[in-house]
Amino acid sequence: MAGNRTFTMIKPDAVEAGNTGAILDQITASGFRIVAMKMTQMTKADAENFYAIHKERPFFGELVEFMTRGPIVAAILEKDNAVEDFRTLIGATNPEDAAEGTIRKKYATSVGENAVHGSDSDENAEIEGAFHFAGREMF
Ligand code: ABT
Ligand code: MG
Repeated sequence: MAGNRTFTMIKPDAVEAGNTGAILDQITASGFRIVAMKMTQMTKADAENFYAIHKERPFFGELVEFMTRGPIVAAILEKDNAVEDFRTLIGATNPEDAAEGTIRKKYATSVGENAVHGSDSDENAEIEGAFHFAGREMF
């Protein structure tokens, strides 16, 4: 399945704002099939581990604080060219730079609270999906 799956999280800001349903609707309407999905809350250790690549960055503390402050909706998605097409669907990291109609343009409020995550490579999609889901939770 390499190349056909990506991993996403609807982040605490978007869940709090009641945008989960609208975001999932846009994702499925854009041709992604939901392979696995759950609502969960990351612990501090989970977030530090998940974002370990950013641990030397000045925003790391705030990022961990944000990602753990409430529930997220985590999902594995399937589509041809999933990683790249999903990054296009969500738009730029900073919503000010995101294209019109993208999920971040519509629902993100800042670069730090940007509504959704999308894996940035096939390798990371695999790692991130396995971080949240057991094989028997993938359909
Ligand atoms: P993620 O999907 O969350 O990984 O975002 P994306 O890949 O688009 O952007 P990266 B660079 O991976 O950012 C990771 C998280 O760090 C936040 N961030 C980033 C800041 O708060 N300030 C910054 O200056 C930068 C560059 C945004 C991302 N999200 N969250 N939550
Ligand atoms: Mg990233």
